[in-house]
Amino acid sequence: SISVEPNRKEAVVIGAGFSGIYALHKLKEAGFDVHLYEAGSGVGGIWHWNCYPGARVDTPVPTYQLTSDETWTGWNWSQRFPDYSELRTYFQHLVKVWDLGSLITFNTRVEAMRWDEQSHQWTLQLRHTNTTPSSSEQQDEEVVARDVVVCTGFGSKPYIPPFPGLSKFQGELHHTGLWPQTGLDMTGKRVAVIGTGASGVQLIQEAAKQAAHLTVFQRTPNTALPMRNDQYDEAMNEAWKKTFDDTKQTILRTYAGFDYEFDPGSALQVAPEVKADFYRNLLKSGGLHFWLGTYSDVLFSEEANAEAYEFWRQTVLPRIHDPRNQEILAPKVATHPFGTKRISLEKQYFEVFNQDNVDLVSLVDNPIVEVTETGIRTADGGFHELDIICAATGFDSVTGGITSIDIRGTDPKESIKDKWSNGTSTLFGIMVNDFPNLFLMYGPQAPTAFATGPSSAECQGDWIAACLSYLRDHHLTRIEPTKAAEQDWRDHTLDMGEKGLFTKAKSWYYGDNIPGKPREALNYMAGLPTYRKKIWDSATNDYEGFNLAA
Ligand code: NA7
Repeated sequence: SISVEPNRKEAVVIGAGFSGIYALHKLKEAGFDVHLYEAGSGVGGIWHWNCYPGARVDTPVPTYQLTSDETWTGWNWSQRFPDYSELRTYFQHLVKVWDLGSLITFNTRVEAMRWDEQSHQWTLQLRHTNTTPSSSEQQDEEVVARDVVVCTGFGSKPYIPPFPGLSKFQGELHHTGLWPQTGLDMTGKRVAVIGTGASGVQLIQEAAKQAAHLTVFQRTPNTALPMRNDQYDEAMNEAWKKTFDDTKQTILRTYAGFDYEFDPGSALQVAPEVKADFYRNLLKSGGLHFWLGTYSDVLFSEEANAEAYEFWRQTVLPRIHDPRNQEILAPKVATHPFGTKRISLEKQYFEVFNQDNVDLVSLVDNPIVEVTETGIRTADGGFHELDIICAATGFDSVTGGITSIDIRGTDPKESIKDKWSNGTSTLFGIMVNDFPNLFLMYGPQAPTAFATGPSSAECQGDWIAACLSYLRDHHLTRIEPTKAAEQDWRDHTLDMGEKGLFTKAKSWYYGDNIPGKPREALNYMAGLPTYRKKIWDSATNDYEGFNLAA
């Protein structure tokens, strides 16, 4: 290709989900020449890619939105838990009110980045994915920028387990996180869904309505909770807007950025009737209340936890007719402490398994031995003929989006993937030693999995915009965390991850879902308020823990 002068920007943002759009807005507002590159064809991040039937957010509105006045005063929601298409429309609204359209390039994947220590700049290798090699448009491009904000999210690298024979399958294979943008008609088809995480639980409820036959392959049961997805009419929209200034304050105080909090009481110290009432009300509220609004010891005491599990189980059992399915979906002995794997929301999930066209396979008793051209064979000798296999098998979560870009900092021989191969290290989950001027959002060692997307985006986006403004005001061009501060943050994050019952489960919170990934707490689990205080304490102390240079 013809060599051209690279495009120059002051800052580049990668990814157009909550973090990326907010970072773009904040940097534009601060007067930086900033541009955003997005691999997909539209805004929304997770809501762009995960367009399978049933995909919707598990955090209710009005909490699941940004809080800048210009974004919400003129916006109405149609339901308490919006689906992906409403969320995409919301993202388009953000682009419009902040006039970001001309600052975003779609269908462009950042493949690699290298740091230049002489000029204090990153060079990014872009690949435009909507051009063909023969088209006159340039397929690859270089962009040079002083600062880069990586906003690839916690779930942008889909994972499909290497089931033997999978590549031989002649039907359609789709991962929920790479669902066809044009949709997929399952009417009259024989469909398998592998995986019963948040995505599986959502997809299964819709696939069961469409498919001629649905087979669900479950490894670990999901202690899904009733959603209660209210419709929002004009009066409801007016009502939340009236109190949203207060809601904003509440969001800043709570652990995960919700408008409710754990109950300070102990499950082991209240009378059984009081507890039963409390639990019933939590379930009646819908949403994640029974998980994140429960007694504060449920995620710490095995006894309290087992009781909560049993309470949940008793509400679910009557909804499942077949005793065999009861034991697979809500076993007598819990497979892991309640709430230590991500809980999903459901409307009629457990009833689905009463349908004649739905089968449930427990992969623990009956693993997949091979995938053939026409279906899936299980250990018991059973064969499931299939037209479509849906892999709801999760992601190389939290770190995967970052490590799939070949990022090379001060040592060109070591990529960020190499650096993290035996364990992740960052300062505040925002910056990395040896990788100057590289900012991460919604990534590892930050509240990520335990914070809503919008509250995390605002928390980190405000900090990053303030940091870049500080550097500009002080005529500084380089910032990098010290090795010591980075080590302290890693140790602190791992310590926090040891508290409570979470380590007793195998989950993506600890990297367990990806073979060979080191087992470590990937998220900072002390909550958003503590996290926010720590990052701002550093900033107000002239960026304690960082080396700044001209
Ligand atoms: P998750 O939560 O990682 O769920 C993946 C599911 O796939 C889960 O049920 C896994 O079972 C199952 N899985 C993963 N690997 C295998 C293999 N090798 N064999 C069988 N089954 C497997 O991903 P989601 O997309 O549902 O949700 C991601 C996040 O999006 C979610 O947490 C929310 O924050 C929103 P396992 O539990 O590992 O036994």
